[in-house]
Parts: sequence; structure tokens; C-alpha cells
Amino acid sequence: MFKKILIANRGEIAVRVVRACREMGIASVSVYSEADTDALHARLADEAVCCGPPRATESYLDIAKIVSIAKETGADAVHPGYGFLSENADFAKAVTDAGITFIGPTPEVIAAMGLKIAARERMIAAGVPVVPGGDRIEDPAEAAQAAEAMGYPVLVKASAGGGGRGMRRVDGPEELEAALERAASEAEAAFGDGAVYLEKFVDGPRHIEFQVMSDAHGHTIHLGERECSIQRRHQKLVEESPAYGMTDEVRAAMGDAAVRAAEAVGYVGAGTVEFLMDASGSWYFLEMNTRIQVEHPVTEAVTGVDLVQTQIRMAAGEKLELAQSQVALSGHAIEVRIYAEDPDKGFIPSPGPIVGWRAPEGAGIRLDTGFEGGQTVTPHYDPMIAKLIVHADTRAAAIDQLAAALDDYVIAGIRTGLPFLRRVCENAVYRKGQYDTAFIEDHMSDPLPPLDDATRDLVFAAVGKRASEEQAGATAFEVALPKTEALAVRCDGDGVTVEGRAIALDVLREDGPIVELASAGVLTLVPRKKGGYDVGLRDRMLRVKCDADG
Ligand code: MV4
Repeated sequence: MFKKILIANRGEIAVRVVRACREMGIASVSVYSEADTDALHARLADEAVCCGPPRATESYLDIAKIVSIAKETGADAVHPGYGFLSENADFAKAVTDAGITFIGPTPEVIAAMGLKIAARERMIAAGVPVVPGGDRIEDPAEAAQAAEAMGYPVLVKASAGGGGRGMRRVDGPEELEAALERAASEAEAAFGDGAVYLEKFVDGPRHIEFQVMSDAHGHTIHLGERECSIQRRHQKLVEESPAYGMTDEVRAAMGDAAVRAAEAVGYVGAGTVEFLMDASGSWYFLEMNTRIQVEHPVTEAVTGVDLVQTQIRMAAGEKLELAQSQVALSGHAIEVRIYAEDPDKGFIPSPGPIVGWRAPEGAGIRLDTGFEGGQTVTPHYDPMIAKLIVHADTRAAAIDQLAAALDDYVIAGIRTGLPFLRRVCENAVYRKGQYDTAFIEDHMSDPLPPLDDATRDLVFAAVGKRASEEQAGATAFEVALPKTEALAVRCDGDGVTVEGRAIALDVLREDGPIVELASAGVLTLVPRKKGGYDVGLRDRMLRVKCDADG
């Protein structure tokens, strides 16, 4: 087994790998950029080395720098996490050439799966169903024939793309040539590879992916599926295992295909085979991801297999002792990703200091986080703060548990996806489980209904109380609920009363008052620079203006 692993990543996944190392008695080395000097992943590792300036291309993406740190610290393996260099074949090769083990498949396999045209061909050869489509397009006339044969709409995809990048829908022959040209030039600019191909457009698909694990001795198994259809602009928000309505027969067939896909390329380690499933239940290979995925914890929960530890063991050449027949899925797990995002601004990243923090805890609850209270989410990297994972006997129980855990979770000072995720838990279509990749667009875009009177009074009272404490003498405040209504509330001594008290948080900075109200859960009141408060309450994030008019 390895003695020391360098983790070429940051945030929650770096913390996750540090934990696996600790549990396995392996020393860990973190790298951190100058924007991450305070970061949890740097603090928790046995050693931490600065890898450069905040800009990722000069730190976390600097292959030469990372490899030289691995050599200097005497690491005998490198774990790439996800994102950053995790699917960069040049990085895997540089690590291997330095005599260090790359925890993942070979550079050749990474490169082969990164090129979608080649990947499709290998899957077809292995008998894995792929979306109807074609080869690399050399000539628009041939493309028009191919598109006609499969029927519009079609998608133009970039061979070097993936995860939704370089994808373009074409509804009729008149749009095809321009789409091909633009896709090719965009792909050339983005990936240095202008190769494009066509696929039949699958309407309203579900995204179902299979976890695979291969050892270096020719043994591959799958560990069931994850349903990842709930996403916004190709950013996943909710992942579950098992998938709604999945039968043993379909799981066996898709799982077999996933195993064949891994075997066909000589895979080693943890991988994910993505499928699209259409409304009729037909399913097609989409892409293979050659890394540990963000959503791996739901598979860990239902299978009881530690994927990161197993991944490390596979890289060290150990045999995978688990037989396919020993893999059983138990209960239901759901993961939600909590991003620093502003729901009032189209969910754009909203980095900043976390002034108040209380993590949910309890049986069946797991929080994988790269942050804790008092830290700052930097604008330099992905705005994901944490992943909350719940595991219960049934899907309904898991959703209830998730809702309760989201109610308990306080992240104050920055806007986050917590209120939105809380609303997903209440959504009737979500609770039914019958959703596809259009779920958020179709079912979560309605504006929130106005607050009910009792809750509204609580918000006013709490804001009034805080404001009057802070601005002694002020008696009236205009309280504006964004986009829904604007009201005035008076605090004239006997007007509003509130049963408020401060609660214990891991970190609570002076500028982050928090009031707990027995009947409404935790209300966070974070003063805004321009006056007023950001009020967080369950499924709401309200911007409350307080105009003291004496
Ligand atoms: C598709 C598709 C429909 N038909 N391919 C988006 C991400 C990338 N992995 C592939 N994607 C899609 N490919 C065909 N032939 C629809 C999508 C798609 C999607 C896929 C998975 C999860 C969410 C998605 C959201 C929009 C579109």
C-alpha cells in the first residue's frame, strides 16, 4: 500500500480523500493556492504545500508544479479528485513518468474516453447501446443525409466536449450547416479539437449513471445506479440511489453494459458510465467519466462500499474482493449540492464570508464540506460549499430527513441554494419521483407565493427587534419582501413582540445576528452593507429593507 498520497485538489473532495488516507494509515499531502491558505483541506492534511497564485491555471492546474510538489514531498501516489486535472491524460502521464502512481485509469483510457467519437465507437464494438448517431462529420452534405436518416431534431456535439459543453440542437435541415460550422469553430477554440458529430436528440431524458469499479486483474463490477436528472444548466443539484422505478432486470442489463464498457477499455479504478433514458425506458450510453464523481456518496450509502478507499486499493494493485453477486442496494440515499448562489440573480455564484454556520447532524446524515463557519468562499473556484447526504429505509423517509436536515442547516452571510433545495423537497413532482432533466425548468421556476401571515409577522418582528436594538430610538421600518409585497412595521413598544434568543453556532461573527423563533425554525438576519438585512428562513431568502424614520 502507498505510504503517502498527494491530493491534487481542493474543497470537499480533497477533505474526503484526506479522510480516506487517515482511515487507511496513509499520510496525506494537500496542495493549496494563495486563495486557500485558510482552507479546510489544507488544514486537515498531514502536510500542505502552496502550489501557486489564486488563478487555477497557475496553481491547481499547473501540472509541472503539482508533480514537482509530489516528488519533493515523497508522495508515492497522486489522487486527482474530480474537476481540475482529474481527466487530464497529460497529467496522468506526467505523474506516471515521475515514477508516482496516478489513482485512476491509464492516460490512454482517459484520453480515449475524453474523445466522444472514439468512445462511442469502442462502446458499439463492446455491444453497449449508444444514442443513434454518426461518425465525425467531414462534409455537410453527408451530415444532412445522416440527419435526415435519423430524423430531426438532432444534436451537434463536439467530440472533445462533454458535460453539455459544445452541444447544439438542430430542428431542421435549414439550420444544420450553420450549426455544424459554429460548433466546429467553438470546439476548436475551446478544446483545440474541432471534430463534431451528430446524435439523435432524445427528448426529456433522464440521466442515470452507473458506478463501476475495476481492479488491475481483469475483474469489474458495478455498484448500482445514480439518478442525476435534477440539474440546472448542466450543474447537478440532487442525486439519488436507487433511481425511481428501477427494476432488478433493467439494473442488471444497464449494469452489464456499464461493466462491458469498462472492460472494453481496460479500465482500472472507480469510473462512471452515464446513460440517457427516454420516456419509453430505452437507454443509451452517453459518456464515461474516468474519475470519482461528486455524487459518489449516495452509492457509498446504499452499497456500504467506501469508493475512495477502494479506488486507492485498486491503484495499489490489490484485487477487488467483492463479487457482483455480493453487491446489494439497501435503502435510499439522496445528495444535494449546496452552492454559494444568488436566487435573485439567476443563481449566479455568490462568494463571500460565511458569518454563521450550523451543520445538521444525526443518524443517516452525512455532510461532506470544504468549508466551515468563519471561512470565506472565494470567487476563484467552483462555488460548491458542501454536499448533504441522507440515507433512510425508503425514498419518502429520505426526503423527509433531507427536509429536516436542510431546516437545521444554517449558512449565514452569503446566499446559498439551501432555500431552493428545501423547496425541491416540498415539490409534488419531486416527491412522486417521476421527473426528468427538465424538472427545474418545468416545475421549479414559479415565483414563490407570498409568505403566510404568521410567518410574515415573525420575520417583521425579528427584524424589528434586531433593528431597534441596533438603532436605538428608531420606531418604524419599511419592510420590503422582494417582488411580492412591501409593508411597513412599527416597533413602538407594544406593537410587535418577539420570543427571540441567540442560538449557539459554530461560528457567529459580530455582524451576523441570528434569532431562533420557536415556531418558525432558525431565522438568520445578516446585515447588509447598504442597510437592512438578508433574512434566511426555510425556503426563503428575503431582502428586508429597514428605513428608520424616527
Ligand atoms: C443529449 C441529450 C439529448 N439527446 N444527447 C447534456 C450533458 C451531456 N453529458 C449530454 N447532455 C445531453 N445529451 C442526446 N442525443 C440531452 C442532454 C441533456 C442532459 C443530459 C444529462 C443531464 C442533463 C441534461 C440536460 C440537458 C440536456
